[in-house]
Amino acid sequence: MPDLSAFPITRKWPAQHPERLQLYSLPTPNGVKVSIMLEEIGLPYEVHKVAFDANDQLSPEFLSLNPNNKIPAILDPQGPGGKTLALFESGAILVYLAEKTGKLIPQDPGRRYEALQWVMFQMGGVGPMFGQLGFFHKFAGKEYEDKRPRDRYVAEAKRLLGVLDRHLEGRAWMLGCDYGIADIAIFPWVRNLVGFYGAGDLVGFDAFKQVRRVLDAFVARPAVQRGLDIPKREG
Ligand SMILES: N[C@@H](CCC(=O)N[C@@H](CS)C(=O)NCC(=O)O)C(=O)O
Repeated sequence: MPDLSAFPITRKWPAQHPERLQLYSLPTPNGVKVSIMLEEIGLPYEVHKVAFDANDQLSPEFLSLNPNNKIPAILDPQGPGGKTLALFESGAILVYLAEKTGKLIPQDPGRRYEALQWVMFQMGGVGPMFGQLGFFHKFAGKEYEDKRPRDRYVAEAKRLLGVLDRHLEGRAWMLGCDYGIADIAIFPWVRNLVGFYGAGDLVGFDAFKQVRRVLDAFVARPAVQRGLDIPKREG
Protein backbone atom coordinates (compact mmCIF):
# COMPACT_ATOMS: atom_id res chain seq x y z
CA MET A 1 0.00 0.00 0.00
CA PRO A 2 1.58 3.36 -0.98
CA ASP A 3 2.28 5.78 1.86
CA LEU A 4 1.13 9.29 0.95
CA SER A 5 1.81 10.78 4.40
CA ALA A 6 4.85 12.68 3.07
CA PHE A 7 2.39 14.85 1.07
CA PRO A 8 0.85 17.50 3.39
CA ILE A 9 -2.25 17.69 1.18
CA THR A 10 -3.32 14.28 2.52
CA ARG A 11 -3.62 15.77 6.03
CA LYS A 12 -6.52 17.98 4.95
CA TRP A 13 -7.90 15.49 2.42
CA PRO A 14 -7.03 11.99 3.75
CA ALA A 15 -6.84 9.23 1.14
CA GLN A 16 -9.27 6.38 1.74
CA HIS A 17 -7.66 4.48 -1.15
CA PRO A 18 -4.00 5.55 -1.22
CA GLU A 19 -3.26 3.08 -4.03
CA ARG A 20 -5.53 5.10 -6.34
CA LEU A 21 -4.83 8.35 -8.13
CA GLN A 22 -5.94 11.28 -5.93
CA LEU A 23 -7.76 14.13 -7.68
CA TYR A 24 -8.26 17.54 -6.03
CA SER A 25 -10.86 19.44 -7.98
CA LEU A 26 -14.24 21.11 -8.50
CA PRO A 27 -16.55 20.86 -11.55
CA THR A 28 -15.23 24.00 -13.27
CA PRO A 29 -14.10 24.01 -16.95
CA ASN A 30 -10.50 23.29 -15.90
CA GLY A 31 -11.47 20.81 -13.20
CA VAL A 32 -13.75 18.70 -15.41
CA LYS A 33 -11.05 18.24 -18.04
CA VAL A 34 -9.34 15.84 -15.63
CA SER A 35 -12.48 14.12 -14.29
CA ILE A 36 -13.71 13.60 -17.89
CA MET A 37 -10.30 12.20 -18.87
CA LEU A 38 -10.30 9.82 -15.89
CA GLU A 39 -13.83 8.67 -16.70
CA GLU A 40 -12.89 8.14 -20.35
CA ILE A 41 -9.78 6.06 -19.64
CA GLY A 42 -11.30 4.16 -16.72
CA LEU A 43 -8.39 4.66 -14.32
CA PRO A 44 -9.46 4.16 -10.67
CA TYR A 45 -9.25 7.40 -8.71
CA GLU A 46 -10.40 9.10 -5.53
CA VAL A 47 -11.73 12.63 -5.75
CA HIS A 48 -11.44 15.39 -3.12
CA LYS A 49 -13.46 18.57 -3.25
CA VAL A 50 -11.53 21.84 -3.02
CA ALA A 51 -14.22 24.29 -1.87
CA PHE A 52 -13.64 27.82 -3.15
CA ASP A 53 -16.29 29.20 -0.76
CA ALA A 54 -14.05 28.01 2.10
CA ASN A 55 -10.87 29.19 0.28
CA ASP A 56 -9.52 25.62 0.39
CA GLN A 57 -7.31 26.43 -2.60
CA LEU A 58 -5.40 28.92 -0.39
CA SER A 59 -4.82 26.48 2.48
CA PRO A 60 -1.20 25.51 3.21
CA GLU A 61 -2.09 21.87 2.49
CA PHE A 62 -3.38 22.68 -1.02
CA LEU A 63 -0.49 25.07 -1.71
CA SER A 64 1.94 22.28 -0.86
CA LEU A 65 0.70 20.50 -4.00
CA ASN A 66 -0.04 23.51 -6.19
CA PRO A 67 1.70 26.76 -5.18
CA ASN A 68 -0.42 28.47 -7.87
CA ASN A 69 -3.62 27.89 -5.78
CA LYS A 70 -5.70 26.51 -8.66
CA ILE A 71 -7.55 23.28 -9.28
CA PRO A 72 -7.16 20.69 -10.72
CA ALA A 73 -4.18 18.90 -9.17
CA ILE A 74 -3.36 15.23 -8.72
CA LEU A 75 -1.19 12.83 -6.76
CA ASP A 76 -0.52 9.59 -8.58
CA PRO A 77 0.92 6.91 -6.27
CA GLN A 78 1.73 4.85 -9.39
CA GLY A 79 3.76 7.58 -11.09
CA PRO A 80 6.86 7.21 -13.31
CA GLY A 81 9.39 4.75 -11.89
CA GLY A 82 6.82 3.55 -9.37
CA LYS A 83 7.16 6.84 -7.44
CA THR A 84 4.30 9.11 -6.43
CA LEU A 85 3.87 11.98 -8.88
CA ALA A 86 2.39 15.32 -7.80
CA LEU A 87 1.11 17.38 -10.72
CA PHE A 88 -0.88 20.55 -11.41
CA GLU A 89 -1.97 22.39 -14.61
CA SER A 90 -4.82 20.63 -16.38
CA GLY A 91 -2.97 20.46 -19.73
CA ALA A 92 0.04 18.74 -18.16
CA ILE A 93 -2.28 16.32 -16.33
CA LEU A 94 -4.13 15.42 -19.56
CA VAL A 95 -0.85 14.71 -21.36
CA TYR A 96 0.44 12.71 -18.39
CA LEU A 97 -2.68 10.53 -18.16
CA ALA A 98 -2.78 9.97 -21.92
CA GLU A 99 0.86 8.89 -22.01
CA LYS A 100 0.56 6.78 -18.87
CA THR A 101 -2.30 4.77 -20.31
CA GLY A 102 -1.57 5.08 -24.04
CA LYS A 103 -5.14 6.32 -24.48
CA LEU A 104 -6.66 9.40 -26.13
CA ILE A 105 -3.36 10.57 -27.65
CA PRO A 106 -2.06 9.38 -31.04
CA GLN A 107 0.90 6.98 -30.96
CA ASP A 108 2.24 8.40 -34.25
CA PRO A 109 4.81 11.08 -33.26
CA GLY A 110 3.59 13.71 -35.74
CA ARG A 111 -0.04 13.25 -34.78
CA ARG A 112 0.95 13.36 -31.12
CA TYR A 113 2.38 16.85 -31.62
CA GLU A 114 -0.83 17.83 -33.39
CA ALA A 115 -2.76 16.83 -30.26
CA LEU A 116 -0.32 18.81 -28.07
CA GLN A 117 -0.68 21.82 -30.38
CA TRP A 118 -4.43 21.99 -29.78
CA VAL A 119 -4.06 21.39 -26.04
CA MET A 120 -1.64 24.38 -25.95
CA PHE A 121 -4.09 26.41 -28.05
CA GLN A 122 -6.71 25.81 -25.38
CA MET A 123 -4.36 26.45 -22.44
CA GLY A 124 -2.89 29.65 -23.86
CA GLY A 125 -5.91 30.98 -25.76
CA VAL A 126 -9.37 29.55 -25.23
CA GLY A 127 -9.17 29.19 -21.42
CA PRO A 128 -7.67 32.59 -20.55
CA MET A 129 -9.74 34.55 -23.12
CA PHE A 130 -13.09 32.89 -22.37
CA GLY A 131 -12.31 33.23 -18.66
CA GLN A 132 -11.78 36.99 -18.98
CA LEU A 133 -14.95 37.29 -21.02
CA GLY A 134 -16.76 35.51 -18.17
CA PHE A 135 -15.36 38.04 -15.70
CA PHE A 136 -16.47 41.07 -17.72
CA HIS A 137 -19.84 39.62 -18.76
CA LYS A 138 -21.05 37.65 -15.74
CA PHE A 139 -18.98 38.52 -12.68
CA ALA A 140 -17.65 41.73 -11.07
CA GLY A 141 -16.42 43.19 -14.37
CA LYS A 142 -19.98 43.57 -15.68
CA GLU A 143 -20.39 46.62 -13.43
CA TYR A 144 -17.54 48.43 -15.17
CA GLU A 145 -18.85 51.35 -17.18
CA ASP A 146 -16.07 51.19 -19.73
CA LYS A 147 -17.03 48.29 -22.01
CA ARG A 148 -13.75 48.24 -23.94
CA PRO A 149 -12.18 45.41 -21.87
CA ARG A 150 -15.31 43.28 -22.30
CA ASP A 151 -15.43 44.01 -26.02
CA ARG A 152 -11.81 43.08 -26.42
CA TYR A 153 -12.48 39.62 -24.95
CA VAL A 154 -15.68 39.22 -26.97
CA ALA A 155 -13.69 39.90 -30.15
CA GLU A 156 -10.97 37.49 -29.11
CA ALA A 157 -13.48 34.76 -28.16
CA LYS A 158 -15.17 35.16 -31.56
CA ARG A 159 -11.83 34.95 -33.31
CA LEU A 160 -10.94 31.74 -31.45
CA LEU A 161 -14.37 30.22 -32.18
CA GLY A 162 -13.80 31.06 -35.85
CA VAL A 163 -10.45 29.24 -35.79
CA LEU A 164 -12.15 26.20 -34.26
CA ASP A 165 -15.11 26.34 -36.64
CA ARG A 166 -12.94 26.40 -39.75
CA HIS A 167 -10.73 23.60 -38.38
CA LEU A 168 -13.71 21.37 -37.53
CA GLU A 169 -15.23 21.60 -41.01
CA GLY A 170 -15.15 18.00 -42.30
CA ARG A 171 -13.73 16.63 -39.03
CA ALA A 172 -15.60 14.69 -36.36
CA TRP A 173 -13.20 15.85 -33.61
CA MET A 174 -10.17 18.12 -33.32
CA LEU A 175 -7.92 15.40 -34.73
CA GLY A 176 -10.40 14.09 -37.31
CA CYS A 177 -11.76 10.65 -36.47
CA ASP A 178 -9.73 10.33 -33.26
CA TYR A 179 -11.38 11.74 -30.16
CA GLY A 180 -8.82 12.69 -27.53
CA ILE A 181 -7.18 15.13 -25.13
CA ALA A 182 -7.53 18.13 -27.48
CA ASP A 183 -11.33 17.74 -27.38
CA ILE A 184 -11.30 17.19 -23.62
CA ALA A 185 -9.27 20.39 -23.18
CA ILE A 186 -11.38 22.59 -25.47
CA PHE A 187 -15.03 21.63 -25.20
CA PRO A 188 -15.61 22.11 -21.45
CA TRP A 189 -14.63 25.76 -22.07
CA VAL A 190 -16.96 26.14 -25.06
CA ARG A 191 -19.78 24.62 -23.00
CA ASN A 192 -19.03 27.03 -20.16
CA LEU A 193 -19.00 30.06 -22.45
CA VAL A 194 -22.51 29.45 -23.77
CA GLY A 195 -23.84 27.76 -20.61
CA PHE A 196 -22.63 29.09 -17.28
CA TYR A 197 -21.33 32.42 -18.63
CA GLY A 198 -24.44 32.92 -20.78
CA ALA A 199 -22.35 34.58 -23.49
CA GLY A 200 -23.78 32.72 -26.50
CA ASP A 201 -25.61 35.76 -27.95
CA LEU A 202 -22.72 38.08 -27.17
CA VAL A 203 -20.31 36.00 -29.28
CA GLY A 204 -22.89 35.08 -31.94
CA PHE A 205 -22.51 31.40 -31.15
CA ASP A 206 -25.21 30.29 -33.63
CA ALA A 207 -22.88 31.20 -36.49
CA PHE A 208 -20.29 28.61 -35.36
CA LYS A 209 -22.14 25.57 -36.64
CA GLN A 210 -19.21 23.14 -36.58
CA VAL A 211 -18.31 24.09 -33.01
CA ARG A 212 -21.94 23.55 -32.00
CA ARG A 213 -22.04 20.15 -33.72
CA VAL A 214 -18.89 18.92 -31.95
CA LEU A 215 -19.94 20.43 -28.61
CA ASP A 216 -23.21 18.46 -28.83
CA ALA A 217 -21.33 15.24 -29.68
CA PHE A 218 -18.90 15.86 -26.82
CA VAL A 219 -21.59 16.46 -24.22
CA ALA A 220 -23.49 13.34 -25.38
CA ARG A 221 -20.60 11.05 -24.40
CA PRO A 222 -21.45 9.09 -21.21
CA ALA A 223 -17.97 9.64 -19.71
CA VAL A 224 -18.32 13.39 -20.31
CA GLN A 225 -21.70 13.40 -18.61
CA ARG A 226 -20.20 11.68 -15.55
CA GLY A 227 -17.05 13.82 -15.53
CA LEU A 228 -19.02 17.09 -15.64
CA ASP A 229 -20.39 16.40 -12.16
CA ILE A 230 -17.23 15.38 -10.30
CA PRO A 231 -16.88 16.12 -7.48
CA LYS A 232 -20.65 16.19 -7.11
CA ARG A 233 -22.32 19.52 -6.64
CA GLU A 234 -24.44 19.75 -3.50
CA GLY A 235 -28.23 19.79 -3.78
N1 LIG B 1 -4.01 26.92 -16.10
C1 LIG B 1 -4.66 26.30 -14.99
C2 LIG B 1 -5.85 27.15 -14.60
C3 LIG B 1 -6.62 26.52 -13.46
C4 LIG B 1 -7.69 27.46 -12.94
O1 LIG B 1 -7.79 28.63 -13.35
N2 LIG B 1 -8.49 26.96 -12.02
C5 LIG B 1 -9.53 27.78 -11.42
C6 LIG B 1 -10.88 27.08 -11.55
S1 LIG B 1 -11.32 26.81 -13.24
C7 LIG B 1 -9.22 27.95 -9.94
O2 LIG B 1 -8.74 27.04 -9.30
N3 LIG B 1 -9.48 29.14 -9.35
C8 LIG B 1 -9.29 29.36 -7.94
C9 LIG B 1 -8.55 30.62 -7.63
O3 LIG B 1 -8.11 31.31 -8.56
O4 LIG B 1 -8.40 30.92 -6.45
C10 LIG B 1 -5.11 24.89 -15.39
O5 LIG B 1 -5.52 24.72 -16.53
O6 LIG B 1 -5.03 23.96 -14.55
